[in-house]
Amino acid sequence: MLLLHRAVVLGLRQACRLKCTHSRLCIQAAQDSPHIYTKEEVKSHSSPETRIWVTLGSEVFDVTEFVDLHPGGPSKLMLAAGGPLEPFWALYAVHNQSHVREILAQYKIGELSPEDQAPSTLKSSDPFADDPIRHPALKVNSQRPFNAEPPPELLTENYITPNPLFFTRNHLPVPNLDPDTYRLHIIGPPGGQSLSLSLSDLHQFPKHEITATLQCAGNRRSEMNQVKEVRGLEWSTGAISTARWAGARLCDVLAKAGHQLRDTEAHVCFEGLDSDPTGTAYGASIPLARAMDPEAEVLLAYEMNGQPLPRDHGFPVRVVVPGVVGARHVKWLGKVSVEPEESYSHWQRRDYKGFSPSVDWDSVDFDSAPSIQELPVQSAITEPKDGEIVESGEVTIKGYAWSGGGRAVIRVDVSLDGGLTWQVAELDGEKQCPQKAWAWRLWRLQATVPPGKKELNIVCKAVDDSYNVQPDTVAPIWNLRGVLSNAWHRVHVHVAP
Ligand SMILES: Nc1nc2c(c(=O)[nH]1)N[C@H]1C(S)=C(S)[C@@H](COP(=O)(O)O)O[C@H]1N2
Ligand SMILES: [Mo]
Repeated sequence: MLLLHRAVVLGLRQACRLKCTHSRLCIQAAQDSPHIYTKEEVKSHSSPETRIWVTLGSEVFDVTEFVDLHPGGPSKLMLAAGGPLEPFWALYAVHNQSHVREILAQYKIGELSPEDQAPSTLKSSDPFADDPIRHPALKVNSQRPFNAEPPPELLTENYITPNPLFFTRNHLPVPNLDPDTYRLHIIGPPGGQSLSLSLSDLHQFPKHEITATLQCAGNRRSEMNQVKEVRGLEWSTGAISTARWAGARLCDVLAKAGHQLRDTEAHVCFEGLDSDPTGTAYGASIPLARAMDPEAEVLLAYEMNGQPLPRDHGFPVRVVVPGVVGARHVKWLGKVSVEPEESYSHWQRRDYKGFSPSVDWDSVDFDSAPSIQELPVQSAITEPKDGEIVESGEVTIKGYAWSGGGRAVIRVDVSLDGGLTWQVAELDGEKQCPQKAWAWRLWRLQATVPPGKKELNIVCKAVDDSYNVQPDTVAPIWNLRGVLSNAWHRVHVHVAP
């Protein structure tokens, strides 16, 4: 506590030195008539060099000296640097206690200017103007359309990803749908009857719940890009998240419309209510056989972690196809039909396919490759981060592992020496039903840093219950679109002397 107090006083003094030379006078002045800062000014204080400011409500704090004392670790507090604390405190309830507020109060340096306390307004000509407000911890890969991933150290903090941190992959502006007038169109079989379902109609079907991980085909694309340029968003390891989904089973809804599994070659096509300026909607399809299999647990989901779907994740209804690539989990679902062929959507036929490393944009023939459905086995290290300095003695290594098609992860191997020797990590999280392991396993390894080592090449690889393993390097699986990037994940760290 004494240390903390010292840090507080030091922090205030240093903060004030920026404004005047006589620290005690300055503290006095700050208490009498608070300094007013703009949001922009706060934003420019987001590193130890510029000092670290945060806001809570209308108050501005200089927490530079507190960062190293933060009980959750310095890196977690740094995520809020230069902006509001509320979005983080909302996720981690431990903060809403009076003693936490008391500690913070000691770092107060002023107030936020009144015009910056209201949410900023956007130009209405912008098709993305109506997009929802996002969590500031998300690492944004593209603002319009919005694509963002949680930082690795938050990704594996919880087995279930909090909704505001769930990665977001949008191709188009987010539609703003009215739940009262929303209708889901289910096209019936020839001679049969089509359904137009309201949200409450959908609630009449038995409610089915599953925990499932959703991964974008482009997860870890940035590593492929380092081998040779690929086209696509620069996803790091966070284009993957896990939620508890609830909704009606697609097989129940299709059966109600009179569909049966007559044609095993048929496909179920989904259309979103998001569209580009020409009116083209997002679309994708899955085989009818998967859709009609009750054990495949394909959902028309209206709940995510006990809440209505957030707008970014498909409000009011999205498809969840456990074990299958994210691209088929169509959000803002408007229409479902059974067709003899796959969806004619660009995203089904001209994207989300894998090719040989020899194929380039001149030679690529998209019709020659099947669309990605089930994903291969995947794992990544989330802590420590590449380039980090770790203490000598013991190091904690954390990460996630998952495989497509309901295949369970049975083991994660970790190496500290680039793959020469291996240790088996501890798997956290729920043990899953065979063939229905839809969700990831988080894993950790507490390892001894070999004495005298100055650096570590940490590597992880997962094994699924078909004994599929990840390939060791990226180059042999490189493809022009940068999808299916699942080589051993490697993190290089320095050991503190
Ligand atoms: N309607 C619609 N559905 C969509 C998309 C989209 O842009 N529009 N993106 C797809 C892709 S490529 C992925 S990876 C997942 C991402 O889901 P999330 O944003 O909830 O993480 O949604 C899929 N469903
Ligand atoms: Mo995706």
